[in-house]
Amino acid sequence: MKYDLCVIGLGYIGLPTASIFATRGKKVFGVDVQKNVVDTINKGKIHIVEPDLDVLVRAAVQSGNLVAGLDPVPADTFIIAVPTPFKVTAENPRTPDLAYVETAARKIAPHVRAGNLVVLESTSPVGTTEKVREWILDEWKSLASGSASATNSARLSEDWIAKVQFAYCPERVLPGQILHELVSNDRIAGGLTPEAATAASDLYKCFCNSEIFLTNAATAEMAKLTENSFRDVNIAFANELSIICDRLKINVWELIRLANRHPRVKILQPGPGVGGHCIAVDPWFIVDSAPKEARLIRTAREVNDSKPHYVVHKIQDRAERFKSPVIACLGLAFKADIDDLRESPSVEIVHDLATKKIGKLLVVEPYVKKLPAALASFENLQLTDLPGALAAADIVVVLVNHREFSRVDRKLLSEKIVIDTRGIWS
Ligand code: SAJ
Repeated sequence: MKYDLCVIGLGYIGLPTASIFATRGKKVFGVDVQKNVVDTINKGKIHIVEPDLDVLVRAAVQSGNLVAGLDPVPADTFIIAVPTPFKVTAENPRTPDLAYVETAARKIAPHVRAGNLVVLESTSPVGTTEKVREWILDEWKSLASGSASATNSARLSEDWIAKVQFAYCPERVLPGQILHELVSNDRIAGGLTPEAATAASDLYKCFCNSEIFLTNAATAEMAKLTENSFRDVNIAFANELSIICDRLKINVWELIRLANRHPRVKILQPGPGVGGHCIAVDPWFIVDSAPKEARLIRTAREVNDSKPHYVVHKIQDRAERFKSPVIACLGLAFKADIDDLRESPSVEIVHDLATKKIGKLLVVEPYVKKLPAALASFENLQLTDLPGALAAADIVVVLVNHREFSRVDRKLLSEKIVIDTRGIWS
């Protein structure tokens, strides 16, 4: 079988992308290092939670256009969509860890040919697309040195690598709306050369209904980081305002509502902190690249990261007046109406309260059936339903603005201390 595309990494971005290409007629080979993920996908099923993704993947696999495996195969285009977490180093505890991208680049190297396009989609520090090119060339060199094959020797030439196109094309989709946003969001195609940018743009036109803007790879890499940093800085502004307003005894929700009536002001919403895998991570990639210059971006991260501790202190302060307080904690997810608890400030807050043994904790999270591992072993904490928690609680803390919570009858709260970090009842 000759494949149009080989997609490395079948997670939140790689799987929807591979599937949508497959349903648009491309022959796609998806690669993942986890055997259970590969087996699940080959059965037409999914291993992640995302609305309607199951239908798309089933259609892609049943059409015969999407096949998954553990190792890359030759294709016209390679897309790398693997994670880019942090690693702790002596200089910086949040150094971007490019190990997965490097492994992916080295694994596709034996299959990459002149005329191919290699696209990086993983959120990456500026300069990573250039590194992908270097890793592939480096791999070619070691392949050639250990082989008498004419093809491998030919690959040593700069001429060959010059005929491979490299581009950075970030996704900008919102978890929970991935399938819709994949098709309707504008995209950026940043090439190491103008030809590479054009080739990448032509590729995504296959399913992208919006505009695709061409630029160089470094600008595209920085654009992705900038978008999430912009949001982080603006959320930090709202979070700082909420703390200032507590001190000045002003209702921050009313304040923001009123300030936003100005035609050029659009303040975001305060919360218990910033969670998820993107906004709380990506700004640090900019700080790592320009530590002296990225002062505001770093401070915003610090403001948002400190917000959960502020919330815990506030609860602790209110709990002091009770001998054995019962505290209802509403929500564990990192944002409204999803089941994703990873990197959630709400989990951090509940964990901190449980560790400090501040009282009996009644946790309500309608999107999960059991507590996450981080909270499972505490004796002073239990997962319960909303009516039960509200009836028993002395203190009610809103941590997530799930729709279900905003419908609560306020009369049930009249005798309680309420700490509403999301402003749903204000
Ligand atoms: N949050 C607030 N106040 C707000 C808005 C959000 O406290 O006014 C909090 C949320 O509760 C959550 C966190 O911020 O804890 C992040 O939520 P989000 O909905 O803003 O973003 P994500 O992480 O789900 O997705 C973001 C998106 N980026 C932008 O909106 C600029 C998405 O488009 C990106 O594709 C995604 O990051 C990513 O993968 O980079």
